[in-house]
Order: sequence, then structure tokens, then C-alpha cells
Amino acid sequence: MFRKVLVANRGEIALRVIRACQELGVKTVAVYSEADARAPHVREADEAVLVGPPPSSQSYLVGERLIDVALRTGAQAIHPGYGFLSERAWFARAVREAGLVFIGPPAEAIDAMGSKTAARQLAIAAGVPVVPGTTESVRDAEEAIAIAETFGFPVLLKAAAGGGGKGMRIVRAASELADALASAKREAQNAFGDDAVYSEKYIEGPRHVENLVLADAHGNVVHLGERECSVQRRHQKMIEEAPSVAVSPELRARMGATAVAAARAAGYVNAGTCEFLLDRDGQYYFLEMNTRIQVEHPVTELVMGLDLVQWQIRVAAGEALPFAQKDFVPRGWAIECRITSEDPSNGFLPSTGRIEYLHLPTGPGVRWDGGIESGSDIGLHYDPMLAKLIVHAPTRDLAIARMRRALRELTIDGIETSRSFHLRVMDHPDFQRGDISIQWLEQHLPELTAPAVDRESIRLAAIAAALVAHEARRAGSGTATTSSTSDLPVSSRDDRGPTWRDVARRESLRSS
Ligand code: MV4
Repeated sequence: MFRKVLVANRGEIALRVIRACQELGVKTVAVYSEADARAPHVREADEAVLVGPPPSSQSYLVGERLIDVALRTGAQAIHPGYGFLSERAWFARAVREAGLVFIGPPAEAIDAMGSKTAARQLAIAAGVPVVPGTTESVRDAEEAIAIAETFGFPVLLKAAAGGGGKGMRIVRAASELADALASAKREAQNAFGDDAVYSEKYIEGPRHVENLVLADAHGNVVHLGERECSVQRRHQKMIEEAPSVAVSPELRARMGATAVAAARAAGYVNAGTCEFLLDRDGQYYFLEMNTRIQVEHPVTELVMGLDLVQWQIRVAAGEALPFAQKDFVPRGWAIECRITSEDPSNGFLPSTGRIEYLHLPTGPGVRWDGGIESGSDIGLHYDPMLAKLIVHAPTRDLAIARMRRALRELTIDGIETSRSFHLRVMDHPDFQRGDISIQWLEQHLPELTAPAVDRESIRLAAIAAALVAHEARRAGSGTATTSSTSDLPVSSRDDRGPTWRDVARRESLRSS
């Protein structure tokens, strides 16, 4: 096992990796930018080294500097977390060439999966089902139309260097293709420095289901079942769960075997995830492979009962996986809500400021993977995800009830967060039935993001109601006509019901 590991990340995932190392008896080196001098990951690591100013392009993304810090501090391996340098093949290669271990897949596997057209070719060769479409980029609109007509409209144009939705265009008719291709190419060039675009049949209303694989350097590859990740907005996942209501044990085994075949074809080692679209007929299609530990790994950990980050480190240190595939049967249900510094009632606008007060939920089946504390300053330099709230319970219904309870216990004062949005989703009948697809969230945004109740509005509404009652008595009408006080919410933690700010405004107008 390694004696010391450098953690090339910040926030909750840096803390997550540090915790895994501590339990394995491995020393840790944190790196931090000037904005993160007082961040929890800096304090919790055994050592911490300043690597640059706040912009990540001058700190967390300067690979050579991170490698230099690892060499100077005597670290033997680097864990990249997610984001930042985690899927840059050049970084994985540079780490290896410096005589260090990259805690992730080989650079060649990152490369093989990095080009989406190359990944499709590899998948097809391995017998993995992919969406009908091209395995090369399209030359021009004429060729793209000819191809589209072989599998029919609508088609989806995608950036070959992409992933995560950038450079994608839905095209519903041949007449729209030339313009869509030009704009997809422009966006791909700007985002990835590569304007190659390929074409697939567009699958309407599918679920986004992904299967995690774990591979060691001795040829053992297992899959750890699926996660349902359909609740997303603008390609940012908000809520994930494991298992998926749409996946039977039989389908789980088939999708898992498919993910294992894709991983083997790529020469994969370490933890990775195959993304699939699952359509309403139960057909699934490989989309791409994420060659990193993902944000949502805890839901798999909870239903499968293992520490994935520890296994990433063990496998990177050369240990063989001691598991058999039959060891992995999901137990109970896990749900994760991403707590972000975004204001749901204001178009998910990023919110900044100091966390004045933080109260964390605890109790049975609750896990908090966070990177914040009371006093943390939230700025705009980094991703708005502050923490993940994860619950585990025997059934899906009980997991939803547990998540509601935990969200109500959570208090974050000082900034706006996604907490109220998550409560609305937990309360939504579609979510409770598991009747969701990748379009669900964006189709239900108004009801999921209407302004929440706050204490001051309740106070105003109560004063206004008292005034109206007083005026009514003075006018001698006998009975006041305002709604009964039992309709008033009793706590600002209850985010359901009417918008009391509006009630207060209306009542104060009526009484003036
Ligand atoms: C698709 C698709 C439907 N049909 N491909 C989105 C990001 C990248 N990982 C692949 N993605 C998709 N590829 C075909 N052929 C649907 C998605 C998709 C999506 C599309 C529009 C809006 C939200 C989405 C969320 C997840 C996946």
C-alpha cells in the first residue's frame, strides 16, 4: 500500500479521498488555491501545499505543478477526484512518467474513451449495443442528410470530442440539418478545439442509467449494478438513485455484462462508469464511458456495501479484487441529492456569500459528503456543488421519506441552495412513482422552483390578516373573511403550499 497520496482536488471529493486514505493508514497531501486557504480539505490532510491563485487554470489545473508537489512531499500516487485533471490522458501519462501512480485508469483507456466516435467503434467491436448512427464524423450536410435518412429523423448531432451535452443539436427534418451542423461544429470547436461532429438517431424520452465497473490489474472485472440519473437539468445531474425502478435483476445482469465487455475492450483498470440510454421498451444503448470516480458513487456504495474510493486506491496499489460477481446484489435503496449554491426560484442562479450557520442532518441511514462548514465563503471560482446528501433505507418509499426528513433537518443560512427544490421533487407524485425520464425535470421546472416560504413573509401575512379582521370588525360586518390561521404554515422548513409572500401582499393591499 502507498505511504502517502497527493489529492489533486478540492471540496467534498478531496475530503472524501482524504477520509478513505485515513482509514487505509495512508498519509495525505492536499493542494489548495489562495481562495481555499481555510477550506476543510486543507485542514484535514496531513500536509497542504499552496499551488496558485483562485482561478483553477492557475492552480488545480496546473498538472506539472501538482506532480512537482507530489515528488517534493514524497507522495507515491495522485488521486485526481472528478472534474479538473481526472480525465486528461496527458496528465495520467505525465504522472506515470514522473514515476508516480495515477489513481485511475491507464492513460490509454482514457484516450480510448475520450473520443466518442472511437468509443463507439470500440463498443461495436465488443458487441456492445449503441444507438444507430455513424462511427466517423460527418463530412458535410449532404452526407449527414443521406445518413439520417437511413435511420430516420429526428437525429442528434454530437461533438466527437464532447460528452456532457456540449455541441449537441437535435435535428427534426432534413431542411434543418445544414444550420444545425454548422452551429454544432462551431460550438464543438469553441469547447474542445475540435469541430468533428457525428450523427445518431435521437432517442425520445429515455432514462439515463449508468453501470459502474471495477477492474484490477490482474484481469478481474466486476460490475456493481446501475444508478438512475434521469433527474437532470442542462446536463447537470441533480438527484441520483440506486438501483433503478426500470431495471429488473435480469436487465441488471445484461447491462452489467455489457459494461464489463466495454471495460475489457478498453483495457480498463480502476473504477469507471458506462452511461446508457434506456428506452421505454427496455432497450438500452451505450453512450459513453466516464473514466473517473463520479459524484454519485455513494449511492452504489450504500446498496453494494463497499468503499469505492478505498478500492480505487487498493487497485492502483496493485491489489487484486477479492470479489465474485454474485457478491453484488443491491440491498435496499439509496438516493442522493446534490446540494448546490444555486437559487432554484431564480433560474438556478449561482448564489455567493458566507455560510453563516450550518446544521447537518443525522440519524439512521443518513450520509453527508460535504466540503463546507459554518464560516465557509462561497464564491464563483469553482463548481456550485457544496455537498451531497445521501440516504439509504430498505425500500424506495422509505428512502424518499428519509430524504424528506433529512432535507428538513438541514439548515444552510447565508446563501441560497437547492434544498427546497429537492423537497419539491421528493413530494412530487411522478418522482414517487419513479415515472421520470431525462426530460422530466425541465418539463416540471415551474412547479419545482416557485419561490419558497420564509419566516418574514409568514409574519407579514399574519399582520395583514389581523389588520383585515380588525377593519372588518370596525366596519361592523361581524365576521372577518380572511382564511383561517390554520392554513398558515407553521414552519419555514415546510416548502409546500401557497406563496405566502403573495398572500401577504394581497392582504395588506385589501386592508389599506
Ligand atoms: C442522446 C440522447 C438521446 N438520443 N443520444 C446527453 C449527454 C451525453 N452524455 C449524451 N446525452 C444524450 N444522448 C441519443 N442518440 C439523450 C441524451 C441526454 C439528454 C438529451 C437532452 C436533454 C437532456 C439529456 C440528458 C441525458 C442524456
